[in-house]
Amino acid sequence: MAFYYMEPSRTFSEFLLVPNLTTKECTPGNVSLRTPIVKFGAGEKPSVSLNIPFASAVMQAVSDDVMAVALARCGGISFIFGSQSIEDQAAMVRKVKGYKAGFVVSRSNLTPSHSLKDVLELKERTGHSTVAITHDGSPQGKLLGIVTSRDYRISRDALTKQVSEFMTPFESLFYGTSGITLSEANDLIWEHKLNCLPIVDKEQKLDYLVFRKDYDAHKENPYELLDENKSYIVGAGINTKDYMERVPALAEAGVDVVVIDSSDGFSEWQRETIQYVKANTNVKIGAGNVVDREGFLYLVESGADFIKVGIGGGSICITREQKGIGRGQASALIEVAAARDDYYRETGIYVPICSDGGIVHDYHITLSLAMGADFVMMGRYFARFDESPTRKLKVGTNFVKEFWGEGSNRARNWQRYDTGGKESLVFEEGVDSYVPYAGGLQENLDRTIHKIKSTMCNCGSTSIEELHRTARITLVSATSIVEGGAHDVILKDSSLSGE
Ligand code: RVP
Repeated sequence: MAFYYMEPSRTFSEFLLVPNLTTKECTPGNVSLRTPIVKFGAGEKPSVSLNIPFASAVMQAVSDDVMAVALARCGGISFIFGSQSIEDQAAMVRKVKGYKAGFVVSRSNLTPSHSLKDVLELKERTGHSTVAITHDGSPQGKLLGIVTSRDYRISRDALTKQVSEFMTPFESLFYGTSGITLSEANDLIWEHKLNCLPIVDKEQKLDYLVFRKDYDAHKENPYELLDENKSYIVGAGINTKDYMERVPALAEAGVDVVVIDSSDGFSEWQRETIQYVKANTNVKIGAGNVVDREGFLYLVESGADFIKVGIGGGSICITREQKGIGRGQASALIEVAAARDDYYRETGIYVPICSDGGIVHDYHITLSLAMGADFVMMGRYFARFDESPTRKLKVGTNFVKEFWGEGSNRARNWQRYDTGGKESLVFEEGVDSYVPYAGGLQENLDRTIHKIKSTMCNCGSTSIEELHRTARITLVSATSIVEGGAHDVILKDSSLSGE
């Protein structure tokens, strides 16, 4: 007879935190969000920790090298998507590891034969007013000029005017050469009163842009997540098929942590992958996803450094509808956290867990930490920002960004879901969608972090470890959820829109 869990499985929105005593020391400024992401023994220090408990999802629409740099700069980690060739993924990792703070890969690029209309459309889409003009319109093509809003007048110039007619050509540009330090680049910026300094190699190919404002921002980032060589820490997603080629290539590129990216990680394929990585490389490896004690223990005993929790809760995920597997994210997390604590008591080894998917409100992050997560992985949250790799579009009167699941036809990341069988029989487990555009990563992250720290003060905790031990959490009834929103009032906005 089948085994039945008779309690319904629950989601974050069905719980609330009950405040503990807030002492005078408990202020947001005193709260530390530093958290381990790889296993460690009692009394030891983990070899990799995060300064904020945030990881960006292993997804094409979320985690490329640009996101990885932006998030590491704020103290978190990106896992660069694995649904691309080994060479391309390793190149992204290499870019993050070789990235020098203040040097950015140009995201707005056109060719000389584009028109003013193209420039304006690109500016509208990306919000960038500096456009690099390269021979092929790629971010690292031969640099032929730069266009900024000082180069054209919308009132006078025809929209059909070619970029080559109004760009500032390479010959008239101040530029730095590859290998220049940030402080030398900054001296040039100040000396020549520039907003942006292109950095080119010997063949005039564009390497980076250095912006005046980025240098200032760099100085304001106390949480930057750096390794001992002062490079940003970065993760990457792998699969259970080509790991013997992929992991050594990623290791060679300098990756710090890999994670097996799968919707269901309770498998012998994952055990073999973990064992291979442990035996042949020094790379730390996370595994998952699991939703129960058995899955957790299986992967931990296989050697995993951290475990990812969650099946079917992702915003773009339709695994539960398609296959009928999964578990409410809160229930999964609560059970796995208990297994992690038991394992620690029995062995003295602490294995961090990551709650993956299903975060809708900022308070869900605090709740998941209170329920025992060491960090959270999010897709939708990060997809909304300038730094995500997808297009920003205007739909109706709103700006949106594209966001698609790894199991959608668009990503075609079938390895993530593969349990053997014919390629022709694959079916989608994810959708292609839009998310509301929300601006830059840092300002959004700052607000979310402030909310988390404030709530932790309500709970009387100045660290995640303390929150794990002392949080008090209550299940809420359907009617108390209604009570938690604005109710029994006429909202001004809606009364106006009804007129
Ligand atoms: P969310 O933060 O709710 O957007 O969820 C992101 C998570 O969803 C990912 O980290 C991954 O575990 C899962 N995912 C990604 N693609 C798909 C899919 O196509 N079903 N699911």
